Amino acid sequence: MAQIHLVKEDITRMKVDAIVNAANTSLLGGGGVDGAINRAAGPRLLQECRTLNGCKTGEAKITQGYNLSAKYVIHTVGPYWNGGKANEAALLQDAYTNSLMLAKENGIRSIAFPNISTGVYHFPKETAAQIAVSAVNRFLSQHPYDVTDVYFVCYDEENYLLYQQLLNRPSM
Ligand code: AR6
Repeated sequence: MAQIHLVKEDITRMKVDAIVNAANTSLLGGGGVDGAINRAAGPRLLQECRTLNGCKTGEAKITQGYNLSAKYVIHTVGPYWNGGKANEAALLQDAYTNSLMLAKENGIRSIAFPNISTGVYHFPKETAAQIAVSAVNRFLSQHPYDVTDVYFVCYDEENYLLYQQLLNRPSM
């Protein structure tokens, strides 16, 4: 049985096979978690990203992790929140599912997700957390023998509390 873990941490410190980057369609860097991952991985990450021709919203691409503890970075692009009528929910679900599919294809067993789209892209945090948890649960039930450990890595307290409730984890 695969396990879902909840942690409050800087994702660049995670010792997992792959960490997921909440990138933008250029894949050429940005602020937030993207900036932190690029700083921690070092300049070779951006060099490899330049060869990928960007990434569409909801899709995912993979690179090496370079100076990170994680062997790989899976770059996905969540939707910018535009009021909710621009297919944002489905695109956010796709970002999680396509990241997990790519993980499976690359033999990745442990993967850590940030709270995609809930920073600069302003997706409402509670809805985003519900979508994230249900997308991961659905993937794990459909692919039970591939990815074994999924980490939700919350950086801000608000997201951490929302995930604690959703995942029925005791508060500490
Ligand atoms: N570790 C884990 N989570 C983090 C970290 C970190 N080091 N730093 C921030 N977060 P955001 P988005 C959380 O804005 O909304 C970039 O410029 C943060 O608390 O990084 O998908 C890209 O290039 C928030 O909950 O990503 C895009 O242009 C979550 O990460 C754009 O931002 C996502 O916030 C993408 O926006």
